[in-house]
Amino acid sequence: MIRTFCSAGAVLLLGTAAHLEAQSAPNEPPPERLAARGWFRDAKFGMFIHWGVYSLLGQGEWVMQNRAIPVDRYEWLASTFNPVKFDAHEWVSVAKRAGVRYITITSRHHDGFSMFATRATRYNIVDWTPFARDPMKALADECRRQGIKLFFYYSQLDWHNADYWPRGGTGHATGRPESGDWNRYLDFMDQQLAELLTNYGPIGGIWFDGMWDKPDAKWRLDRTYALIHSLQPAALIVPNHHQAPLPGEDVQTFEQDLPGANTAGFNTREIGSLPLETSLTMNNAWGFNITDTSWKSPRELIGYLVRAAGRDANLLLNIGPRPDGTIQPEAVDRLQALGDWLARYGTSIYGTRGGPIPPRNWGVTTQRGDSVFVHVLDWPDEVLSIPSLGTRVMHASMLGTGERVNLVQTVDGIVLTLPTGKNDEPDRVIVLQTEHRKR
Ligand code: H79
Repeated sequence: MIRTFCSAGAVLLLGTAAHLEAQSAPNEPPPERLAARGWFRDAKFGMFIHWGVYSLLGQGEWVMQNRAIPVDRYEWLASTFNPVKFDAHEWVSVAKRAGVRYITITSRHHDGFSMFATRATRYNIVDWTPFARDPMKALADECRRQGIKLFFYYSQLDWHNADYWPRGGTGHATGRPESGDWNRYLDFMDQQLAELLTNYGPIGGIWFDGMWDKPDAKWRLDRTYALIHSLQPAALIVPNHHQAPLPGEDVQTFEQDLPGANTAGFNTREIGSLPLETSLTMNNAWGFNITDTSWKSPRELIGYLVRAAGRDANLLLNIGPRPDGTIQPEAVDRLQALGDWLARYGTSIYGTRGGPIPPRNWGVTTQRGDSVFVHVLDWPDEVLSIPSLGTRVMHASMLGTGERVNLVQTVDGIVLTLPTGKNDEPDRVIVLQTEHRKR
């Protein structure tokens, strides 16, 4: 009987059923990755670093494309990269004072130059430059010492490697042969990713960028994501492909936009259930730009951090260090201002969730346990009406001074009277202590 049952047809049928079961139970990540996602949600503030050969020219990280620099000229430029003032301790200390919980740094940008020691190509900072050291290793070690997680930005787009073929939307003026082996390119990327996940201790994850250059190519994402997760099960995959999340990804990141907004023109408005992140420049450039002086003010930057938190998202705030390894004073000052602000108000940001009131023009709310933080960012008046929280507010006070805030509650909502003379502050934070809510 059993033998008949095990006919080839039945085995095939069983195989299909098992396959369907695997599909219907979406790949639940292992506990260590779920914990890492939880950590990421709580972290709220990261520092992005764009730094590479392009920094030498001071025209941003797209200079090779924008100025149509051929590969051989750019290779020469790369051979002069010598950031003698690079100091991992100094960089991580600046980050620490800013109150960031993680750093995401360009291990390889679209120019294809590896800023880390790799056996996959000689076109890397150790083998190609007089610097001859691995700054990613120094940063990884220093981050571990100072309790900051390190993520590696990794570009899937490559303007240097001939195997990045057929070309996508960019990289056409580089003088490369009009042929190449796409699968060899994917193997090259996997080899480098394996190095990044093996040689730097536990890392936060990989921040992918550039897939949008060839949206219809076979990127073998399943294989690459599985490789990453097999080497470090807790490493998060953060893809900047501007689309809704794909299987195997851990964070949904939005470039130059708060989640759901699309002022940049290329972000999806679809918000999934993964942890969220917004990446943002301090001026208009990612990589060092010597003429870009369009710095956002500390007040604006605090506003972004708070509005991101109110949408349950982290802010990944960028700096573009100079080619000698120093960080521009304008960036250091702004990071310090954010750190000073967080030292006073961080309890209303770190470890919170967005809501319960959806984002408004005047500001946002964040919450932790029975505390609701009302962040008043842009409201000229002392009196502010907000919708009901669905629970009774027991006490209201200003975060920082503890000053009592008068409030009138009805079933429809709450009217808050804020202390006078404070509406020029970047964020007036009111703590509402609510009645214990059943969850
Ligand atoms: O690393 C920084 C930038 O260099 C990189 N991402 C950040 C984090 C970046 N490259 N391009 N962009 C950001 C803007 C994207 C523009 C796009 Fe398009 C619009 C991608 C797809 C449509 C421009 C036009 C590039 C391809 C077609």
